[in-house]
Amino acid sequence: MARPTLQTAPLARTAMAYVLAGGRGSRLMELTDRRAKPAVYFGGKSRIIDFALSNALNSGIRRIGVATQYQAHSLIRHMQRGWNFFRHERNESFDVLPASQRVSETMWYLGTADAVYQNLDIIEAYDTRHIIILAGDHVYKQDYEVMLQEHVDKGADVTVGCLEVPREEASAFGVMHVDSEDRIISFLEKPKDPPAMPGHPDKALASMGIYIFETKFLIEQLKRDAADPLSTHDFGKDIIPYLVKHGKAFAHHFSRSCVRSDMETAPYWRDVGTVDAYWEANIDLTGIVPELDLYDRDWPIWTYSEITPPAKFVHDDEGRRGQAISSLVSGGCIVSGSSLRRALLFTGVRVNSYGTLENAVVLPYVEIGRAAQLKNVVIDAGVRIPEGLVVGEDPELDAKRFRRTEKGICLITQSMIDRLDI
Ligand code: ADQ
Ligand code: ADP
Repeated sequence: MARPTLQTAPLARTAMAYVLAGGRGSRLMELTDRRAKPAVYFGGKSRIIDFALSNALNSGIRRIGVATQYQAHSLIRHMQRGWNFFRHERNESFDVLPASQRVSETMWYLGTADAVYQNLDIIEAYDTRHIIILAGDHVYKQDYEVMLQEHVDKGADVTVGCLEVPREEASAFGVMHVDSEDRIISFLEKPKDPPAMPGHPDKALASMGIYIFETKFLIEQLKRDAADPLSTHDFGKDIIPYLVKHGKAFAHHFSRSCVRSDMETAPYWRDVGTVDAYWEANIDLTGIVPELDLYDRDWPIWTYSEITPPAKFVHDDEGRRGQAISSLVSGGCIVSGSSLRRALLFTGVRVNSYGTLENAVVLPYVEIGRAAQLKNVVIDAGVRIPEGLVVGEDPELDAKRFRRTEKGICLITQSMIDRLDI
């Protein structure tokens, strides 16, 4: 068989991904006090950004730039540890781009388009045919090659990834209307009263914040936009609406390129933007057949993972069993004489004797003191839970001590523990 030439190689091999990873994600409350949303832990071993990066890698993309801004330290360290295997000699690149205030010393990035514009020289140096702009803060599995192919087949100026969402949730998104060819005929960024999809009064077609352009064309557009004094320099607010009016903007339906192990399962995409959504998406993984399949060896979620010994379950000194039902327990964890039900333990968690954990998302290196009873919780990394702490029984007390959500989930951080009067 002939070796593929550049003309016949997959489009992904001649494309770059530019991942926007600078947003705080303020609705995750104290979980994003010290780290940007893309750096938040997810699913037992990963961080949220690993999904977009793994999608790019698994799709065949070998040139990746990541734009950081808010609280980038944790994110940068994660990428240095886990994503530094790209090799220049193989025509691969992985660049973490700091918000370098190139425009002026007092100005950071304005909108998301500005976060690309300020690194134009790096994008030009990559010299790829296509560029795919991604958000680093969503959990999903998608084959971008399929979307690139559709972009080329349609002769689009821009292709916007989209999915159907309940209309009442759509005001958090860019909402579009498309014609029978999927050309976008209207685009409203975060409308107060989102328009429904024709024939589906309860649904709206929402932008996933994923865009494909020919690189040359995007550079022209960013330069035009940068010179426009009325623009806020944002993809959703400025660039996409402009191209819907003046160019050829097409929608790409996520259901065509989402990666699922079984065609029966619905396309999985989560914003995990609130503590409730974050807790729920993690706890869902403890179900028998979760909607998100992390065990699919054809589409691995790459990450940095510390080298740890296997998880260990032991009796305590009085013979009580350390046990876990419907739970995920990562490496380096020790569960001694405690019971876990629907718990997700990240690396290096210690659960001491007499305790019970139920519906609990426990981030790395948490230490849980003896006889703690914790229900419906998210515990931040490194927290030391004192002996005998009870959470999930007394809503009023919980709300005074911790960040208690409307759904009754308690987010627990070390500074909340330090303030406790027990
Ligand atoms: P939002 O997600 O609200 O809407 P935004 O807050 O601008 O848009 O963030 C987009 C992405 O860029 C996020 O991944 C964020 O982390 C990152 N980001 C934000 N500011 C950044 C900066 N200055 N530097 C680097 N990265 C930055 C967008 C679209 C909507 C679409 C939703 C889908 O505007 O049309 O529906 O995404 O979630
Ligand atoms: P992030 O900055 O995203 O929270 P860190 O790796 O800094 O990630 O973890 C946060 C906390 O987890 C640290 O303050 C520390 O208490 C704990 N931690 C992380 N790694 C280890 C480790 N190898 N051993 C012990 N504790 C750790």
